[in-house]
Amino acid sequence: MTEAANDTVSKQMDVETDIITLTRFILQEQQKTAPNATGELSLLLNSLQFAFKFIAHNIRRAELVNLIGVSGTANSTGDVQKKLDVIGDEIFINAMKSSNNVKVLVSEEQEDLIIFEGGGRYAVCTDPIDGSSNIDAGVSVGTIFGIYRLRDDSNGSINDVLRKGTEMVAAGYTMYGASAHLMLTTGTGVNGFTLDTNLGEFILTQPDLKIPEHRAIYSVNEGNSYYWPDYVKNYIADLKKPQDSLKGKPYSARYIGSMVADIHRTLLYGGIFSYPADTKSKNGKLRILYECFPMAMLLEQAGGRAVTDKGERILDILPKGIHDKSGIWLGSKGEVDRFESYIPKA
Ligand code: AHM
Ligand code: MG
Repeated sequence: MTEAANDTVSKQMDVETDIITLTRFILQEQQKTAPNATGELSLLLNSLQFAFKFIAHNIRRAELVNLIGVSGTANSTGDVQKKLDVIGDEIFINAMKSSNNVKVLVSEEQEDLIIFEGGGRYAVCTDPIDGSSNIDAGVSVGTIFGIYRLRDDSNGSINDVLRKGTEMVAAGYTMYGASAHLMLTTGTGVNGFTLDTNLGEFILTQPDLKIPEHRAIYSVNEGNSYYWPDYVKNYIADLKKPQDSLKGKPYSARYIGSMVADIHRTLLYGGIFSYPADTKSKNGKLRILYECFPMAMLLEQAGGRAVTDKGERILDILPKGIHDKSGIWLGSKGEVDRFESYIPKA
């Protein structure tokens, strides 16, 4: 059969025969943006996708093999770890170790950073299963990751990760729900992939994703509002008033309590997500290296913004410790701009 005839058959059968897998996408990107690159980052991204598939597989079968529940150990920030947290962490560590391209690993589940033997030139920061308190209820959870290239003179140390978010070379998350969705940026926009479990491949489903500039949705745990500073209370109270631009309707509240799922909705629909610092602890909840930075890079690359409670760019923070936290506001540019107008001038 000729190529044209083949084309007609696949159209009649409604089968797309020229799909872009993550592996194909990574190789194409490398040829386009860095034809002389060593390919190490591409290999690392391939090891990452194996970790995502393996974690997705374990989450899918969790109910059946009784992985749901508490493991009996505590993680670096004192939370009781879920069995899946432990398994996700182990899968991630093993995948990064065996990739031979990773020298330094920071995991939410490990108090100290891990330095691998061998000559890897990258540092990876991750929350292997974020939002795990939701797992028992079947709510989407996800793996968040940010990647730095080691400093030129480094053999792997904490200084490779105590750097501004602007220095990351790639970041993203994989959300595990009915299907697994990977949102990836290597600094040239955001691309979304969906795991086809039959093929065992992530397929490009949302090329060059852009976040809408405005959307009347806010996403925050209002149970904490007693401890919010007044300007945050005022901002949220104003969103609940009739909006002229919405013909008298107020903003909608949407809060899943799983950062990956809340950010996924925000990326696709627009709106604003926040976990502000409270006046009691004077700290946010979300960790800079493996929660705030990767999400901020994704949102910016999709045309949105990500700022601290004071309106400073998240990616400009210089973390002092690997588990440091920050207040965060991120989402549609127009919505973050509006929040910013409430911040008292210093
Ligand atoms: P975790 O890393 O221990 O899972 O905590 C992070 C999660 C985020 O996914 C989510 O945005 C936030 O905690 C929800 O916190 P809260 O229950 O206080 O609203
Ligand atoms: Mg977590």
